[in-house]
Amino acid sequence: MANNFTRDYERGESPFELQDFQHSKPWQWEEDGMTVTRTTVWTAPGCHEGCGVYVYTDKDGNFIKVEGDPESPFNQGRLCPRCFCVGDVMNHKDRVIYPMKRPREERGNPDAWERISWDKALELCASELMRISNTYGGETIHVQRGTGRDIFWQAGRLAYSMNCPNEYGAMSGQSCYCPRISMMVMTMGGQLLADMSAHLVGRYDDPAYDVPNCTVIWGCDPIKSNPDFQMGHWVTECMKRGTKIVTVDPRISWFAARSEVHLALRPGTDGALALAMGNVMVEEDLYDHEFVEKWCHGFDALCERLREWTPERAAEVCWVKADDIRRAARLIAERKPANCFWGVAVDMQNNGIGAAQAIQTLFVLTGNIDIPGGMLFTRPPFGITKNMGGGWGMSDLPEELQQKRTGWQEYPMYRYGFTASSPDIALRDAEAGKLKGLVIQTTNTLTGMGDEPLRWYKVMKDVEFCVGIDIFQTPTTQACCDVFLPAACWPEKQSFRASYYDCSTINPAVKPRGEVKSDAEIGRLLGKMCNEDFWPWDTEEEIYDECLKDTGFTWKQLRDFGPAYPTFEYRKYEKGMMRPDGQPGFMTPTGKIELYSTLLEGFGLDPLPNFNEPMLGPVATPDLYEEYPVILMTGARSPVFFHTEHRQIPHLRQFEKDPYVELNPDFAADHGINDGDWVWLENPRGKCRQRAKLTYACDYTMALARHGWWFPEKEGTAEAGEPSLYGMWDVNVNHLLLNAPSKAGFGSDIKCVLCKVYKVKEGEM
Ligand SMILES: Nc1nc2c(c(=O)[nH]1)N[C@H]1C(S)=C(S)[C@@H](COP(=O)(O)OP(=O)(O)OC[C@H]3O[C@@H](n4cnc5c(=O)[nH]c(N)nc54)[C@H](O)[C@@H]3O)O[C@H]1N2
Ligand SMILES: Nc1nc2c(c(=O)[nH]1)N[C@H]1C(S)=C(S)[C@@H](COP(=O)(O)OP(=O)(O)OC[C@H]3O[C@@H](n4cnc5c(=O)[nH]c(N)nc54)[C@H](O)[C@@H]3O)O[C@H]1N2
Ligand code: SF4
Ligand SMILES: [Mo]
Repeated sequence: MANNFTRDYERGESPFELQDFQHSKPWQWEEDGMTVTRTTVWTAPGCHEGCGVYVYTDKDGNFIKVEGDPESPFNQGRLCPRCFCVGDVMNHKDRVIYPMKRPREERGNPDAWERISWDKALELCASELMRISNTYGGETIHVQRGTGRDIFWQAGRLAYSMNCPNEYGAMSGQSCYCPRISMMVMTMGGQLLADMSAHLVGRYDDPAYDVPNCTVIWGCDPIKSNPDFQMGHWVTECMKRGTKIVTVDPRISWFAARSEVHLALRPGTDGALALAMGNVMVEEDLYDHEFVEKWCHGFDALCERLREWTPERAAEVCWVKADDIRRAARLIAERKPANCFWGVAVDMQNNGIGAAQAIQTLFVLTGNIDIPGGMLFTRPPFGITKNMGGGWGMSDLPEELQQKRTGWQEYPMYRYGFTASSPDIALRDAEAGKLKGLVIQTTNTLTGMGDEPLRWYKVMKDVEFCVGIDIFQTPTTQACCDVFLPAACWPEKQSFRASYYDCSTINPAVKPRGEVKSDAEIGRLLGKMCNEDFWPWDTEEEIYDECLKDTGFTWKQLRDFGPAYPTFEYRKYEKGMMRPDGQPGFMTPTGKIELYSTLLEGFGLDPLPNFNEPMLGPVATPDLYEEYPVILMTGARSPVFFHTEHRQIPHLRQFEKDPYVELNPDFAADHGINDGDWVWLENPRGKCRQRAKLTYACDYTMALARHGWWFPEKEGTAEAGEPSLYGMWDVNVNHLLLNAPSKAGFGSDIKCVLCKVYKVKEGEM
């Protein structure tokens, strides 16, 4: 079956050789009367990255402070404000630190929770979930899981041990990274990231490295987001060494303001823009002939498609200048090596896979694949895949049950190497009465993840049993859960992380509060009660030893050693390192990079990069555009929050007190809106209110609203419960979105809808 294809690739040979780096410090030492623990950040609270840190504690194991680890090649001592505040999160008065239970009929009542023992809580969860699984079938349980962090494999494996194949984040079209990953894997046979030297311990000055001559920042704001194991400060380090920047972003972001070319396109038109850049590369003969001839399949078919997309045509579609498209394309082609930080805005459009395919094609045409400073094929360090991403144990489920994953029948791409289920089909099934049991682990579905949150609310609050696993009560757990299991924060737990570059341990540094447990331990205890075969281990450490089995390290040895970096090679496709058969080439059906995708063709989808209009917009719905004249982008990253998290931390909240929508000052003046006013954002799907923040970073025709807002300071008041749910409903921008992915099931219009903006009247809030 096709989905074994990528699994085989992931398992690929990994010679166990280390680069010349060993941390000079032991994992723990004493300093100035404090204990210092060298460790790795790996949630809770949220972040994808895993920076190296030193945690300082007193003699009783109480947290004092955290500092960036200056020896870590990954973050080189740097830390974000959120990590500096981890003590405020851990020791917050509202944190839930004991298992809690509430009668089903009291859902939504914050005063009805009662403390219970772990034994009772786990027994209740196991018996209820297994009753549901045995009565209605495992597929009627949904495990909702948030974005990737120290929970990906745990939630999946817990689901599988309940015979449940359905584990997903509730965002339409899997519109976070899946469109990009799927296109890279299907057409190139692996995942690529911009080479910012992160896999080399000598970093920017390592002799094997070339600093990129051009870095494209496409639909991404890495200064704030450090997304997907890619840090924003890596780009600024390269800029100091000569890297020129091209930015593709409707707004003037930090990088846009420092770019050679800024293409401020109309939201959701990325596919058209990239096709026109490809057109310039071919028409002006700027592409890498040798690379294309030797390593690519389908160039002629691609050229035919590109020919349709002249810069003039794209300029009209994207609202940019044709000459700027030419300048950007020439810069990428002429300033080799070039690479790309592409962000979630690429995924968050109905045309997500078309856009992703078109953008990656630019780096293929210019031969920037797997060369120093180009786009790199990542590999799991030492071949470790078990706890990277989800899916560890999925293949142990009977084939018939795997095929009950939501989306399996509807979207052939979901069968191809993706273990997650389709949230859109999950919602449809739930509305048809097929949702009976719910596990909500690491996600705040109603507040941030879920599009059309009222639809999700309706189905989630009526299930027969629901358990939440988090560090705080959230609007979602408060509305839906019968049991709450308290999770540990990263300084409190033992864990293990493998990035794209290295692997390292998370070492217990502080005394855990109350009775919190790590997600791995919760999974192990609860999963064992459901199906012992899935959880044969007696301790967490045994799980990590299992993950590390092929590396020669045990968890303890890795802890003592510090971050371990395997040796690394460029141009792996020339050396037979991309395919299990050891032949040169790529892990695709033709063995080449498929500019024309034979797999997409087989799935009945467009094999070539393409463009289609956002579902709501000036072109697709001109009538609606008259009434709703603002193009709305939703959800930009804030450096002080991770999605719905961190609102309860005063040191962070002081920077953003309320949700705000960026508006152009001239637009605001024309509509009688002042800076700081509450305004309604409304479209035919729904509305919400946010505060106006006036900035010329935003064009007159556009607005950018925040996502993930609630007011945790309402804890202890009636407003924590129904119907207010921490004041979340009114400010939730996801009311203006739809669960309506593309034909492939990937990508949905989240950053490109229409709305109107008007002032909230007195008495309306
Ligand atoms: N409109 C709009 N909506 C969006 C987006 C957007 O751009 N626009 N972005 C979307 C994207 S890309 C994503 S990925 C989603 C993210 O959506 P989520 O993943 O749901 O986001 P979070 O709010 O970070 O996490 C939810 C909960 O996980 C808990 N948590 C954090 N770490 C841990 C842990 O290790 N263990 C446990 N048990 N709990 C933990 C937190 O306390 C929090 O309550 O939001 C999406 N929503
Ligand atoms: N501090 C912090 N860091 C995070 C997160 C967080 O919540 N907080 N979330 C994490 C997660 S799960 C993710 S997915 C990543 C995402 O991180 P990024 O990819 O950086 O995502 P955003 O900040 O949502 O959007 C990036 C840019 O896209 C632009 N944009 C909006 N619409 C369009 C469009 O149609 N086309 C183009 N080209 N650009 C557009 C916006 O103006 C914005 O500047 O960040 C991760 N890192
Ligand atoms: S919050 Fe910032 S410092 Fe902390 S792990 Fe994430 S990227 Fe690193
Ligand atoms: Mo995400």
